[in-house]
Amino acid sequence: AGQGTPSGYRILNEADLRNHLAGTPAVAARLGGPAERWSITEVGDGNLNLVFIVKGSSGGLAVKQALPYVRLVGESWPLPLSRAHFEHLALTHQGRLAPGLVPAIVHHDHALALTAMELLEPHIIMRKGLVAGTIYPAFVDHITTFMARTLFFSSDLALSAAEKKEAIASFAGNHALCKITEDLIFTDPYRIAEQNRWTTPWLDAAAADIRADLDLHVAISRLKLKFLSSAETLIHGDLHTGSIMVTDAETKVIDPEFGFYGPMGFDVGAVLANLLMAYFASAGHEQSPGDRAAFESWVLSTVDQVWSEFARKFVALWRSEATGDAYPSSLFPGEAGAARLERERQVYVARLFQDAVGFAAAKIIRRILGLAHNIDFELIEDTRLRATCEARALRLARTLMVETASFTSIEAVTKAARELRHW
Ligand code: SR1
Ligand code: MG
Repeated sequence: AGQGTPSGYRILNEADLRNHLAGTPAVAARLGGPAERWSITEVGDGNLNLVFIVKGSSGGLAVKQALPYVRLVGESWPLPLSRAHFEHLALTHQGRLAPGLVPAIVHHDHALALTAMELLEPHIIMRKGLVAGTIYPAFVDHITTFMARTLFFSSDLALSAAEKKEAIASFAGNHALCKITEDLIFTDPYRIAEQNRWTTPWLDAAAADIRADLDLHVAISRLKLKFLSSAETLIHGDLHTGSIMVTDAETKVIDPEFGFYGPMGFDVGAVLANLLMAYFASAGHEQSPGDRAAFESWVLSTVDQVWSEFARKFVALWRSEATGDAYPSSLFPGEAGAARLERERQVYVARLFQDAVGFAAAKIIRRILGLAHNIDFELIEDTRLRATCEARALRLARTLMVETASFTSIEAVTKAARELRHW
């Protein structure tokens, strides 16, 4: 399932999409009114897919269609349409595990590699909000619930060995998307690669240092091995702030097309990394000094809380919902067994923290020296200032990745970030 190009696939333009949706009763009913009156606009600004906003007289939809190539690069880089199948599978699964924290699916068409979802309004992409210096008070609670529940309930702590192996198999075909991560995050930024780029000459020396840094090459290779081999749970696989839509009160995680059974710390690290990049980029965006200070203080306290609340919720689930084959309760009888298992939970979470710190560092380096960048830094017009912000983030990332073991708490990470803020 989910492999190859389905017969019947074609890249839709707005008129084709109108016909397709009009022929799908559940969708037509949701949009309301005559199909000729629906407004349809392609708005995709991501790296891979088409995204249409469709509005009718009684409702709206976001419709995502996979292209048979990487949109960012063009037809020279083919990419399987099966990613739409894996995204649909992951989104359905996450919707069950974390209700209300992902968009509702209204329609999926396998042949067209197309999924229609509830239109999230007035939500915006979180990254855009962060660039504007906006504070999201509900974010910590929502994202930590999403991560704790999706990562816990898809792991051996909650599933039987048979269920887990079936689940791994159902995502095993998503290897082309994994390969993007393996190359763009874990390999290319550390070597000369055609697709690498950085946007100012001020970073030439920093990029050369990273290409020559063998301690860093060992550290990124260990992380790559973990990504390749550690099928801990179903991860989102691309959980950056461009994959999160927000309002003051709501958080929705979108775009799990990179989903597969991988290391938990990859998702947690992605969230931490993107908040840390927002922190370092803040110096380059227009804001009053008071607002900037308040935003930066909120971002760092959010980094602290994302980790601590995630860890608290994850361990609480382990205490109350451990239906999996790992850590059989028969091996931990009585009070002594319970106390020993509780200590082991803390050991597990400490190891997970180390993974998250390493992966966070990898995510920062790839966004500054690899192919795919983010607007946090890219929208800083003053190139010298942009390079300064990026260099601070790179320096933190190098330390986090090479000296991971010395970061034994999230406060140590935010302290290091704060110290580099004026470097
Ligand atoms: C070629 S795809 C580049 C990046 O876009 C996605 O959002 C993933 O982060 C991927 O690595
Ligand atoms: Mg995406």
